[in-house]
Amino acid sequence: MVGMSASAVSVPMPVVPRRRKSPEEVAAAAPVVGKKSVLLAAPRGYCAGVDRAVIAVEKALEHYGAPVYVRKQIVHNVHVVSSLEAKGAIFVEETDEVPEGALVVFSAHGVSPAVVQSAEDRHLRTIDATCPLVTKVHREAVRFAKAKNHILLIGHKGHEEVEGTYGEAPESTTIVNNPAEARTVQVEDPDHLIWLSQTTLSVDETMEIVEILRERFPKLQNPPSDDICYATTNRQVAIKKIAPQAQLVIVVGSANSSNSVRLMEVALEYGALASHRVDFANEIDESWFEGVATVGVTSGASVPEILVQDVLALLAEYGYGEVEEVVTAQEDILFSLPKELRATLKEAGDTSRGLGGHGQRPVG
Ligand code: 10G
Ligand code: SF4
Repeated sequence: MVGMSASAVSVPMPVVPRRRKSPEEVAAAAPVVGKKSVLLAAPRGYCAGVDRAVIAVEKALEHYGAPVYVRKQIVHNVHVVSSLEAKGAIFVEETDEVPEGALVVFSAHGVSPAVVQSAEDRHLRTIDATCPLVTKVHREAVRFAKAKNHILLIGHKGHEEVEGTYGEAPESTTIVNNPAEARTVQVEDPDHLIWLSQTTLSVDETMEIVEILRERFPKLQNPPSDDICYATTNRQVAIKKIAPQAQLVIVVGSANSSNSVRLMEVALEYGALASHRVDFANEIDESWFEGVATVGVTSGASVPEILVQDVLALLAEYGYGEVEEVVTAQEDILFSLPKELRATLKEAGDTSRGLGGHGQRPVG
């Protein structure tokens, strides 16, 4: 189980009211050519930034007691959020909903300086669970704006991460949502231009956007290192390997999880005949199995492994019990917990989960 926090799994699956066909009825409806099996992507599920953010909320609850306020969903997963709510976390949209002086955690997607300021103005105690790889992009935005560059920020308008990065240098940043916008975006000084990106985009689509931009603005500079993070890239590589062999790809992840939705799109681009996203196993529709011999399974970076195991158990009921894991990378990245929390844990002598849940090499 990759980086799953055991305490983030205490809420049972919601019941989806639907009459299920029996596995026999499904098999009779559409005969399957070939042996039924599952190709399970690895890496999948929790990345180091999600692991760190979820544990930060859990540790805050443990050491400071409920309620702990969290600005926005700590990560984009309904199961994680409801599990933390059950333990006393209160999720709010903005800091002005948090009582003066209370404790608030900033989500893994990051916040703009304006949000940090508003928390200060309200004398809130804060724990910043922004993923260090998002903070890296924020620093790039500040640095390049200071050096009088204009930033083309490739990403989805309205996504928290993009709002946070944009907020570092709004006067010097233009958001580019998609290839169509890359074809029409206007800049004042094409000689001082750099692109940065959201960390959870499709690698292929981002490169397509960069090519369009570079054709129009040949002096466009690249970021110093990739902004699309290792976890996003690795999960896309794994599903690209599986998709050509799968008639159906099931992605476990929430509807607002950018990286999970990208996995579905990538699966279709790379040859899967169909792809569906589910939060929970009981959302799987029997009709998806018609004529399907090979099912690909993966999960987004905010998804606890227990939800994938539930999907595998249901697939086994329908005859897809043989599971082959397709491993395209090993991940050993682990981030230390937010600094505001580290001091408290040290004082309390809490070493139970001092540096991430993987028991692996700490970085950052
Ligand atoms: O894929 P997005 O950005 O929507 O987030 P998520 O919470 O589903 O997955 C983890 C990724 C982040 C925290 C963004 S850096
Ligand atoms: Fe960090 Fe990447 Fe995970 Fe986002 S998806 S939290 S950038 S590791």
